[in-house]
Amino acid sequence: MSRLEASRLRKSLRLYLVLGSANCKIDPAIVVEEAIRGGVTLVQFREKGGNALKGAEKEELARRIHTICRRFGIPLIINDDVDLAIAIDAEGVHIGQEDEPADQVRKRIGDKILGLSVHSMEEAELADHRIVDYMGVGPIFPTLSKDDAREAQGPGVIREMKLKNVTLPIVGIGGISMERASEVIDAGADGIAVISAITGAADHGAAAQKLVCEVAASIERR
Ligand code: TZP
Ligand code: MG
Repeated sequence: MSRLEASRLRKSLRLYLVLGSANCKIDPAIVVEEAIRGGVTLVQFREKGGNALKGAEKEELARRIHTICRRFGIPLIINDDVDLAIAIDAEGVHIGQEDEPADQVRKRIGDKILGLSVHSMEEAELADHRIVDYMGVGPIFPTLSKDDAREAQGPGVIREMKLKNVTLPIVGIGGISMERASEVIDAGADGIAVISAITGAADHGAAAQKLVCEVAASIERR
């Protein structure tokens, strides 16, 4: 298999659900299924925090989530755990600036999708197009879902990247709600990545459906 082409990936980035057991009041695999039925286009398993599952329990949850994603043809990305991504043959890996360097990860994962978190124009310019498939840019707005989140950048950081011809696909992340989704797309993002806008909603499927409609409408307007 060869690397996923950017145009297909951009479509998969439209509504990117990030979650782990800390974000869910019910079984995360059920949240994933409801959210995919609502319109989520990509899922990231991000098992973080004090009570995060480890070892075999973490792998078991990842496998259950992957089974659901596969049933719907939705790619699963694993946050910062290359071994787990390889073990369950997930579709990709997402790393931060402080994680294992992207070139080393690329060597280990072959053609799987590789996402990189960036917080600024400088970090975006350093992201190697030959190695990285997409960038997660944020936090765009203040977030309560990440303990060590940096200062919110505002959608302007994405606008600047597009103006300066950063061509890698971009997904905005951090504090993105129904009301603020369109600002992120209008700034030039290919999609939005959310935790609480879906996991914290009373109806996960309905929240996903509204978000994906908002993103699609904003993309069609530009
Ligand atoms: N990275 C930057 S902000 C963030 C992550 C993982 C948390 C996003 O969660 P929410 O609830 O959508 O603000
Ligand atoms: Mg990380």
